[in-house]
Amino acid sequence: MKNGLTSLEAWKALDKHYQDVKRITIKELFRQDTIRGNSLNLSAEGIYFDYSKHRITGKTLGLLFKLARERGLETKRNAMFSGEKINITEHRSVLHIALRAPKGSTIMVDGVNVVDQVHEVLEKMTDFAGKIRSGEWSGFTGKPIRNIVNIGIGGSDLGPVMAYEALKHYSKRELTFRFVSNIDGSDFAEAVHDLNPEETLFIVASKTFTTLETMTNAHTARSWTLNKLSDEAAIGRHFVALSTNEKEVAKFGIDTKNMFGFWDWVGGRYSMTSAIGLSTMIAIGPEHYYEMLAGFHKMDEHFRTAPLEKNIPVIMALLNVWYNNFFNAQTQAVLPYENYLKRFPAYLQQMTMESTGKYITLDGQKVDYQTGPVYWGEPGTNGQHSFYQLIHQGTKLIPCDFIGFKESLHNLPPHQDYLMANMIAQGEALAFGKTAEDVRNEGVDEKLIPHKVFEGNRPSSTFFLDKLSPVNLGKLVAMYEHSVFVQGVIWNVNPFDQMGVELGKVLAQNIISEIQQEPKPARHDSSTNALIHFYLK
Ligand code: G6Q
Repeated sequence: MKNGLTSLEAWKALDKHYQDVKRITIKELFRQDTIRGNSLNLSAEGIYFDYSKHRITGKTLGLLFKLARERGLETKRNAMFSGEKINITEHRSVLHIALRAPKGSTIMVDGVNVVDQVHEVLEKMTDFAGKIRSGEWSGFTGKPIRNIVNIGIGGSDLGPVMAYEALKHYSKRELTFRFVSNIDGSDFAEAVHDLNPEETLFIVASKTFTTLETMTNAHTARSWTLNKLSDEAAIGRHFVALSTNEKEVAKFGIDTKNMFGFWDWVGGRYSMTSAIGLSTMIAIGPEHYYEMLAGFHKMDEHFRTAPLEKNIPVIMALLNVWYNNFFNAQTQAVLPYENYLKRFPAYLQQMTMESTGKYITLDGQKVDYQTGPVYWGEPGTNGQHSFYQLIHQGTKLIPCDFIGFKESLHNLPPHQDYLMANMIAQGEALAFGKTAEDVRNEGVDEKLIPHKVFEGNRPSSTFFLDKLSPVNLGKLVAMYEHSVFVQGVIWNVNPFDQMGVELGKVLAQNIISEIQQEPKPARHDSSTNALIHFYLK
């Protein structure tokens, strides 16, 4: 009651309505309305979104849209797009949408048109990416750069890795790309083990330029470079920075001419279209990069302008709320049927879980309802041979997002037909299952029948696009970004801060200083003390 959500008219009505819907099966819904599959779908910006295989009726949707309106979604959406400081815990605007706004448009923050600033940086990135790709930018000894190593973590890593993997088909194959994030020295060691420092460029990607993992890896990279090139002047040819912190960049020894800036209104996990995208631009080239930005922008515009009833991110988010809060679903699976999207679930994990994994509302109160679900997944069909068993016959309700493409990027028949047939079949099997009668008719032994029955009634959405391209990747990412925003609005949490990651960082710093100093103080609980002792022994 205390946060208002559960006392809203629409919420109470949904609670009541759930009692009716929980008894109806998807099979029954399709029996009652044989063209349900033709009506509960949306086509927007080249994305076909089928949401008919859900445990919803027209009334469910009506109530969910009412809930969104009672929560002020449209006003809050406008507030984000107009640059209001909606990240209230950090007193910041939230303007990743400005990063893909076309040149010449206007979004004002504190009296400045940020779109102009965005395009200034984009032009600098374009110039630099062109020089690396053409070989014009050479290393300290005159050799062209062949290897690009992005050093960053969290939001300064997951977007670049995901985008590189997703768009590898469009990348310049003569260049090698590596991504170092972990504080574990193995990450760095493996990334550079076959590289020549003379041909290697390090992109140090850190919004704050103070993150322990990134700075430790950047210093190791510096030593690795100097070990071979033995001249401080080499750093200027082999290191660039992506950051908001000019002072720290200069302190590290990177010429701020080689720094690509962004702004405090870009959240880490929403930063892949800021300067943080430099490795992506070098890999796929500026032209493809601009296409990706155009895809983001198309989805931004769809989200901003489409009525809630025709708005893909809004419907996705409301379905999440429906399962999370009424069916007590704990997780949401994301299952791309496109191998290039193998890091997409990991990318979404951060975007969603760091955004809505919060028990304190914007008003500083503890929620009395569930917030963000766990997002997870793997590409199909691999997942089918590992964890799908639990989705089909386990005791947990796991709504699934299937993502498929009509065309493969490789002309290798019959692969694409088999791949898409599998994706479509999974949605069908999850929704409609297989009855005991069907199994019996196959002549299965009576004792085995219960094991072979599929209850079905397991919900899924399917997203179909023509092919995995830069523009479509942009649309997909923005679609999830805006869905997260809507979920944040419904649950009244701030999807743009991440206070929950701070405590572990502070405690790690304490333990670092303890294990590096003599004598070792033992001032933790007995378990933590014993672990430190074991490590030092
Ligand atoms: C994302 C988070 C977090 C952040 C990393 C890296 O939204 O803020 O994942 O991106 O901690 O931070 P820096 O870019 O400042 O190094």
